[in-house]
Amino acid sequence: MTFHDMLRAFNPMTGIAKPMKLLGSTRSPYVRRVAVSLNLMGLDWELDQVAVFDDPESVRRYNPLLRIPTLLLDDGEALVESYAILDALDEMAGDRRLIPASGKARRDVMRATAMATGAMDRTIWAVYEPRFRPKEKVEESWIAHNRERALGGMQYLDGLAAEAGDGWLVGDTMSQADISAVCGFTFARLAHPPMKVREACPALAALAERCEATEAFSSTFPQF
Ligand SMILES: N[C@@H](CCC(=O)N[C@@H](CS)C(=O)NCC(=O)O)C(=O)O
Repeated sequence: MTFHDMLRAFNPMTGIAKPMKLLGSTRSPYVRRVAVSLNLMGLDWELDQVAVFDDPESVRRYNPLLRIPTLLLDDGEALVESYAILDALDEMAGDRRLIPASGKARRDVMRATAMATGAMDRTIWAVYEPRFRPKEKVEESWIAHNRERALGGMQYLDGLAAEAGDGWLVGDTMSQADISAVCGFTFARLAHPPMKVREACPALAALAERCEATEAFSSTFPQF
């Protein structure tokens, strides 16, 4: 073991001896918000690129929901669902946590973050419809229904971004709200062009551009 490996093997913030393994692909906005958060928290982690649709068995033994993200701690303990993973990571991160621990500050970050993940859910439903149904069964009105509502969430975040100017969606520092909003925005922009999210949400687009230029985000940028 080299000196570098030894340094890498022990993370004093967590007491965890090996890098955490994030199962998934950063094409998933849920995986990506966990990946960006791990970067910003300075935690030791690596991506285990799994194709959950083509190879669901790679996930089953850790997560019977067969979903990504799934995060493996060094002892094999598996964490599932991005909100629960991020909750555990916040606890490990100490003062680098990304959601305030309590009170109004917490509620405000949670509300904006929930808006972002709700918009992700709706965007995903619009994206999955033509992907998983035979052409003649694709329900265009269901795609439009979800697109419109995803855009509602994105426009709420756009309003916060317009108020924030060069600042952050909630409070004075970057939080999980910014991370999730940017991951949701970039996913919608790349995976569902008919949403025209950049045109509809110019202030959120500016926030995304600012964040995507940083290493924590750019190192996880999804390829579509
Ligand atoms: N609520 C979940 C959503 C995760 C999710 O939907 N992941 C998708 C990829 S974007 C997935 O694993 N899909 C596999 C499937 O639907 O079978 C979370 O926040 O982690």
